[in-house]
This record gives sequence, structure tokens and C-alpha cells, in this order.
Amino acid sequence: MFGPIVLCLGLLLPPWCGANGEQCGCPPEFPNAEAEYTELANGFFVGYSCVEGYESTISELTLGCLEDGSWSTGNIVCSVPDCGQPPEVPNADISEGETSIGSTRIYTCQSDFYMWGEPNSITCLEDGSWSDTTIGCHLVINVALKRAASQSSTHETCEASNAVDGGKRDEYLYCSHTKEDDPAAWWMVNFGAEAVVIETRLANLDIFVGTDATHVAQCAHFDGPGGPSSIEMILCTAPVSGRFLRITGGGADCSSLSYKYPILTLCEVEVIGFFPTPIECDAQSFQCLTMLCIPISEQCNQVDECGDYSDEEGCPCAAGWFKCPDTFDCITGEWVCDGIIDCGSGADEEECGSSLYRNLKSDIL
Ligand SMILES: [Ca+2]
Ligand SMILES: [Ca+2]
Ligand SMILES: [Ca+2]
Repeated sequence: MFGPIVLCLGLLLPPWCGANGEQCGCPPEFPNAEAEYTELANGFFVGYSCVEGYESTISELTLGCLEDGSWSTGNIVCSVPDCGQPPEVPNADISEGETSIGSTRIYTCQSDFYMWGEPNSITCLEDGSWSDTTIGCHLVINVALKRAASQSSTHETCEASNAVDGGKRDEYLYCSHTKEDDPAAWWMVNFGAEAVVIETRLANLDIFVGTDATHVAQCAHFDGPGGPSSIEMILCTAPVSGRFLRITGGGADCSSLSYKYPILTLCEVEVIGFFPTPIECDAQSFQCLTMLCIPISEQCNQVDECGDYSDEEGCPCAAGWFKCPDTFDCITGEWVCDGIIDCGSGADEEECGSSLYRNLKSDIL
């Protein structure tokens, strides 16, 4: 009788894989892997590796023919190389697509975030890894808010910090103001760390020229919020990275006026940009949305130390008090619908006839 004839398809048959059924018979086959047989003094071995164009997480698999006539066990999975899911970038979305070699995926930043670094896309390389990118998506904020400001000279109490206090009142006492005898007026803010500036918004900027503080004439004016036109926005030609921003009075054309030196008056300067390197606050500090660090004790104290109210957002008012939705101030419930505006926006006097507010009032009183 003949023994069973075993055909090992696709493999070059070694003498011990076949007709006589000796030893272990044919070794297992794995898709897209090629086998190489070796006969050593201590037995038969077969090594597997992936055919060209395929890859495995293990470089090679070796099985041996055991004394009981079976092959030792093992597995090799050969597949087309793939980069896997592309790396996530915080606050970025990534385009849909393949993960195979040559695939390209594109990052876009979510709204309110600005892309910094390059390139904005990654490609799956031959070695199964994604190409590098340095991009990050950064929250766009007013990097000047409540930062240290200085100016070439100060008229009365019109300090440089008035221009970065978050208030946009245009009476000059609430603005920064240089002296009338200052031959080269400038104002400067220190962001405290390297920032990227995209745009500068000047609210109620006046450039005056005069012989003294009371005898001045306006030579340039930019309206801010509440003025007849929208806030003046000065876009950088391209985003600029730096730690200081300086505004000088010398650039205005005051030639039609007979006064000697320009006076620089800035009611509010908003510097729109971001900090490319995150600013870490210490454990005793609270971090404002503008990245400013303030003492934890100043969080929820009903004073806007951050300048954007981010230290007062989400803080509860005491029972019987009403939270103004714009300034996050707490006002006593008795002031709701009493005919006097107590919240900046007048929210405590809005819709007083509606059941919503009647209920609100009865809820908090
Ligand atoms: Ca101000
Ligand atoms: Ca506070
Ligand atoms: Ca009221």
C-alpha cells in the first residue's frame, strides 16, 4: 500500500514532506509568507518570512519538527504595511482617508484655534510610520490683557496699564496718556512670554498733539466699540512672534497742526494671538483663559482679575442672589426687576413681565 500523497501547494517539497508520511509531514502554510527548510543534525526546521511588499510584526518565525510527529506551533501574519491611525493633535480635526503607504491626511484647527508649525499634512511612509509635523492648534486670545504695560511718560493717573485693563471707556482718565512735553511718546506691553501676534485691535485710540494736557488737538482717532464705526483692527502682514508690543505716537501725520509733540492716548489695546509654548501656573494659582496666572483666592471673589471674567465664570452666587450673565457679578435678588439696571447689560431688568423672570425671581427670593 502507498501512504497518502500530500501536496504542499506553493512550496518546494522537501523529501520529508510527502509520500512516506515520515517525520512531521508538510509544515503549515501562512498567507503571503515564504518558507525555507533546513535539515540540521537535531531535526527539521522551517523558517518563514513575509514575501516582498508585506510586513509582519515579527521578523521571522521558525517552527521545528517535534519527536511526536507534529510541528511546533506559531503564527506569522503578513499584511500590506499600514501606518495605523494618524497621531492626534489637540484641538485639530484630521481628514478622512486610508492608513496605507502613500496616504496623506490633512489637519485643520477647530474654530478659535490657530495653526502654528508645518506642514499641515502627514503622509504614510514606506516604513509604515507617519511623516513628522510640528503643527499645533493654539487658542486665540488677547495676549496683552492685564499684562505689564509701560509708557514713555505718564500724564496724571493715566497709567499705561489702563490700556490693557479690559475696559473700553473712552474718557481719557480711563485711558493711558503720555505727557505733552514728551518728544517721543511710546506705549509698550510685555506679554510675559513669547507670543505670536496675529492682529492688534485698538479701541478708542486717540493721538493728540498739544502744548499741555488741556490744550491739545486731535490729529488722529480710531473708534472703538460703541463708536460710530467698528473697532480698528490692524492685521500683521504675517503673524509675528515676540514678547513685547510697542506703539509709538510718531507715526501719525500731525503736520497740519502747530503743536510740537504727539500725545499718545490708548483706551484699550487688544493684541490677538496666542502663546505657542503653554504657560504653566503653579499649584497656588488659577489660570485665566488668557493664560494669566492669578492667586486661587481671587477665583470666584466677584472681582474680575483675569480681565475676561474667566476667573468668575461658573462660580455660583449665594442663595438669594442673581448672577449677571455678562459680567458674572452677583446681585441681591431684590434688585431683579426693581426698575434699576444693576447688571451691566440690564439683564436684571429684561423680560420682567414674562413668567420666566417672575419664576426666576420667586425662585431666588
Ligand atoms: Ca482700558
Ligand atoms: Ca476674581
Ligand atoms: Ca435691578
